[in-house]
Amino acid sequence: MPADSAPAHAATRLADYRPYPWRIAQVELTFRLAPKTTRVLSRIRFEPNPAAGAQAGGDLVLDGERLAIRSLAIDGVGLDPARVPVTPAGLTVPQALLPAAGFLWEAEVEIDPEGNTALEGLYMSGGIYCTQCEAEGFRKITYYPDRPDVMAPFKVRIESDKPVLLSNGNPVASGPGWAEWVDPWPKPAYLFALVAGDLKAHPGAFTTASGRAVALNIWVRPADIDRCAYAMEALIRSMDWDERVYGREYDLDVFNIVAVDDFNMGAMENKGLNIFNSKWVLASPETATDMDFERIEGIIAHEYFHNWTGNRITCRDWFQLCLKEGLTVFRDQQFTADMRSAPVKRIDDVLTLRARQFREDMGPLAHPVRPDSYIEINNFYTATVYEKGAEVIGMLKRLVGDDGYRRALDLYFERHDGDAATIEDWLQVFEDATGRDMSQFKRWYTDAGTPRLSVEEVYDAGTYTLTFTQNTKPTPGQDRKPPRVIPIAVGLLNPNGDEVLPTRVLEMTETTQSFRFDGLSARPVPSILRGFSAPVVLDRQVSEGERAFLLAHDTDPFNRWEAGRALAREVLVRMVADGAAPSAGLLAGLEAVATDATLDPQFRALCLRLPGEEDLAQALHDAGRTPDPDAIRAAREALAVALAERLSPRLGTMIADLAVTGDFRPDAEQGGKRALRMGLLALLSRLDHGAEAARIHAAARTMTESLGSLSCLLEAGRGAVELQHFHDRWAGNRQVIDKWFLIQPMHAAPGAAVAVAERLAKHADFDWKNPNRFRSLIGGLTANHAGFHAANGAGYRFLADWLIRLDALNPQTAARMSTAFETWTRYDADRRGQASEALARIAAAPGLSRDTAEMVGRIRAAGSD
Ligand code: B3K
Ligand code: ZN
Repeated sequence: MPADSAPAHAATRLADYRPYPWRIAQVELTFRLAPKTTRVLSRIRFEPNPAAGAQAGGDLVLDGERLAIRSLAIDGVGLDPARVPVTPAGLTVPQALLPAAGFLWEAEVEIDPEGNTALEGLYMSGGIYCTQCEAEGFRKITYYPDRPDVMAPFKVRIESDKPVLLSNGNPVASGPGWAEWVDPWPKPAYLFALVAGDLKAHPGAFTTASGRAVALNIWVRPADIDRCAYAMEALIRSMDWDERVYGREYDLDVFNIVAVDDFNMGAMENKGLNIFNSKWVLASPETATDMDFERIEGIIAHEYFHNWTGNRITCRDWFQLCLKEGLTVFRDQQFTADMRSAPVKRIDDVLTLRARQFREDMGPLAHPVRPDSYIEINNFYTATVYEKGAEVIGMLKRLVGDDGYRRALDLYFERHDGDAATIEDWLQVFEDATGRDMSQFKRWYTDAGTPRLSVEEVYDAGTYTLTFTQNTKPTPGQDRKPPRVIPIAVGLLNPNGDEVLPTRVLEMTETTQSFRFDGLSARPVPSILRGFSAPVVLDRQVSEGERAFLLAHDTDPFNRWEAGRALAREVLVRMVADGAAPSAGLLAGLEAVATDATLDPQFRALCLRLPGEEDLAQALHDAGRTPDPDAIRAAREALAVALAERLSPRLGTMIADLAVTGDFRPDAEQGGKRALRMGLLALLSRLDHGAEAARIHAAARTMTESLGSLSCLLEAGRGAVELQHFHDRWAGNRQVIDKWFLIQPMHAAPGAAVAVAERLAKHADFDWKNPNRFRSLIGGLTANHAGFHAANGAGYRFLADWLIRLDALNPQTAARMSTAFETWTRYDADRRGQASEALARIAAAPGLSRDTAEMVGRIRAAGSD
């Protein structure tokens, strides 16, 4: 790490975990809301914590940030603030001042929700008071042991002139200007929530399997009330699914969801009161794409599923974050697979995993699924914790089987309900429920890095032998990588495409290991890592002919797609590296899939989607080449044109035939047709320069087609008039205007992308303090690979300028967006120099937050290897 970027902030370590000396019997909070001067009164009953052993009843260390103390008392006796050392991080009451058997802590503090631009703690979004406490936001509300292993029942009173006043749990009393809520389920402070605003409810109802009637409400601003129906249906489907598949019922009389416009991430699972980024709630056919509908359904489910995996059973400390996030992502993936198409969902998830998690695992930000140290925990809500965390659970399920998994989960809920648990607890239930030793499997949680799996095959006299070797490169702070358990799902096909061996899961535990298949009459074609049975990179030299065979015949839909994908990637790498021509075999294979009407249109659309430029940059880097963003773009474009030409006799008719008539439904069937239609339109636009896209845009009745065709126009270098109309038509609709900001830099010609972003940054609608708007514009640019990595460094400078500016207000979102720099060492010396300067400038920004300092420090460290 360069000397000038040494972290100025201390690390927290897993090894240092100690139980809190006190436990809390009851929390009572009163909020007197005012935009700049909110009063928070707390009454908290502390008792010595027997689990803390000799430390029970020690000094009372309370977290607290940006709180103005008005009064403090213990057992009703005022505490002179001068006797309690207060720092910017909290306060400590010495043990000598505390009654040993327990006491009532009372505090009155003042906070400033309107001045809270970090959007953590209690803040205001468009006139609505709302909260975000995970991971450590509650300490910005009042003094408290802000750690997940301190759990307590909460009683909350809200006093405000806002008409709707909400908190966790059940409503118990209300009157003009006040409301009281009681949450009987002990919870950590990070699940606390409060909302007060001028809101309208879209109501719903659900009766649980054991007969509890639950009132459901989605609260939004009155103008948004007609865009809530889909989210409500998704919630009801989620509640029903969790009962059927996991036997989990809801446990309060009400379940509230609130949509707010200013939110640092997607949504938050606060007990009984989920708070959502409005982007993931509001939807109508005209304003939301099919992808939006699918994501809304998935996020609603995810937050709801947290009620058991996260809330009823929470994490002992933040190192265990994957305990709730990996499992809940896995559950929402299963749900979406059930609601829509399982193969398509699997392909989508693997695409995301590779694009985000593999990239993270192979770069300077690599960390284990369960990290063992952090500076700012908000920086660890990563693809590794979430998506790889979910893959690890998928592997567990594959290894112990569906029944074993169900038994282990039943035991988990039974044994740990009400606990703040660990990964050790989680693995123990698998050991106890299935009798399997999980010690080697645990490496998936503790060791960073993506294993690479190489394969050798031998066929001799009816016996076919596969020999696998696994290898994981060192990652920051971890040099040694012992072998992991890898479930490898394999099927064998015979040369005419019939399956000679249906899928079987091989369990690899050694560095090198062979598996034999006897009694075969001919050399089989193997289909390896079916369903992407483990998050590894399969390095297997396969002929173009064999890939094409699998693309045409594999009986595993994932591997069928994978064969085409791998072939396209190899062809593109050769085109970039050696100037090769587009491969006829690939084009024929893609044509066969694209025109096969027996296949799901969504699957066909996925097969036609060529690997992205970022993916190719990584592939070239893996092959020991320095990726040239312009050459990558040119090769990908050339292949797309070749594919378009190959399909051209049928493109027009296929596009016309795929038009959906009749009522709009946001389901997999219609969505698949629209996806394929837009994929084909993107190809056709390469030949007709957007003529058909302009016609489709003019007639579009759905956001999927409106936005898809507009993107085609931008790619074709036109669309100015359409962009203007689109803006005028949707002015005032925040979600749609976000899309308008996103697609322009994303689909701009690489040489113009930064200029487009600069122009948009001056647009009156560019409200950069709103995270969605910021992410749309800046994320649109960074998604334009050749545009962001412009040789003159303009993309890097633009990003650095904006990160520095945003960091001063909202560290969390700034730190997250800094990951656009995570691959900077891949590129040529000029680009590396430009990126290095931009990063140094961020690191040197006065008052840089701990969040961004940690990220930029880790990213810069890659340059000193
Ligand atoms: N648990 C929240 C994420 C909180 C992020 C804090 N920086 C949403 C989710 O994963 O469901
Ligand atoms: Zn989650």
